[in-house]
Amino acid sequence: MVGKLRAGLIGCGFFARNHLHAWRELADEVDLVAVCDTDAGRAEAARQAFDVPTAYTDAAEMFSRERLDFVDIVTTMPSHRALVLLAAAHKVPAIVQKPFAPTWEDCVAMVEACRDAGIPLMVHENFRFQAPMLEVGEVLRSGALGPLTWARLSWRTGYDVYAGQPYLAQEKQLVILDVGIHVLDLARVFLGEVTRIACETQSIRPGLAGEDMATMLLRHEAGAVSVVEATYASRRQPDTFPETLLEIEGRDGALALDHGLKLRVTTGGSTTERYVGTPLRAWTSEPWHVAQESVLNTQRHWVECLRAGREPATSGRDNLKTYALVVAAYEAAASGRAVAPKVWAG
Ligand code: NAD
Ligand code: 89V
Repeated sequence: MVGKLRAGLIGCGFFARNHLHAWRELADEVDLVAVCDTDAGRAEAARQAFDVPTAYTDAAEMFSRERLDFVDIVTTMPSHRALVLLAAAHKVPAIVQKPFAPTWEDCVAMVEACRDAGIPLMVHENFRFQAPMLEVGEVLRSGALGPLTWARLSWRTGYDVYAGQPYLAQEKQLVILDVGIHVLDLARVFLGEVTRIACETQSIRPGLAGEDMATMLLRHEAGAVSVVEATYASRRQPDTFPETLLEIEGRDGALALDHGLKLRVTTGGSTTERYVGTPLRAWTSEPWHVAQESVLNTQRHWVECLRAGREPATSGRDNLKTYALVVAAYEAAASGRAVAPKVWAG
């Protein structure tokens, strides 16, 4: 794909404003020509705020009227399958927010529909693209830690996530599917694929439909063991929202990503420490700023891959491996036994 890409965005709610700001930063590469939301007020508000030519309330109408090089789907997961299949029917490449979908079958249907239509599909899984995580990836790729043996990936907060995302309180599968999915994806990236997962879930806050605390134990194919944990019900202070804290050990060294975005690396008997955060942008603000910037990094990666004809790091096909860990975690919590993740036969 050459020249500026024409994009449509579907879903103008809470998190979409970060996507809209990021597309505006990528304006040299992308023309956002249309926005769509079933809520006309939200669609029009986004159109005006980001100077987008046209607003729709019906995605099918947008696909039929607009010539799009790709679509950015920022709706909640119940609509993901229908919208991705609509994009596939129109042969429009799609990037879709996490969680991919409510079920494994939905995820597979989207991957297979886009494969059969010959269009790229990416999941907007942006924890991988956070500045601190990119730094951690560099350290691991350097080999300084040697073969990895153990890790703890921890996302614990008491921050009121329900204020901005009230639908979370109704989710029967809550903390693993909403944020555990991000941390499990990091565990795959940093320690490799997983052979089995054990899981304990807890429901701490009264009145929620789903679990708000999960502790998972993973055995990775290369031999490492990791603990992945996520909760919205932490009482710990200082609260570390929305940071993912890490401890990763290898035969030759160790690293820790501590609260305050400080990365400590120990190799050869000496330890270094540096700040791996990111400066504020005109449209970002604490404590979301690292997460917000990761939206820009994720979207830039999508555009680069579209132009190069390269599969994105978090392609639909790749995200099936992360989603399979979510499914296995819930099965493990229900059975009390470790579970091997599903494998897509495609
Ligand atoms: P939201 O409910 O605030 O916004 C979703 C919007 O989509 C709503 O305005 C709704 O009217 C619209 N919509 C729903 N179905 C539609 C359809 N078929 N056609 C057109 N519009 C439709 O939700 P949100 O909090 O912005 O979350 C959106 C997605 O982003 C979720 O999947 C959530 O998990 C994800 N999210 C990701 C991050 C992150 O990337 N780190 C952070 C927060 C939320
Ligand atoms: O980042 C996300 O996916 C949001 C969260 C509440 C975890 O920040 O849903």
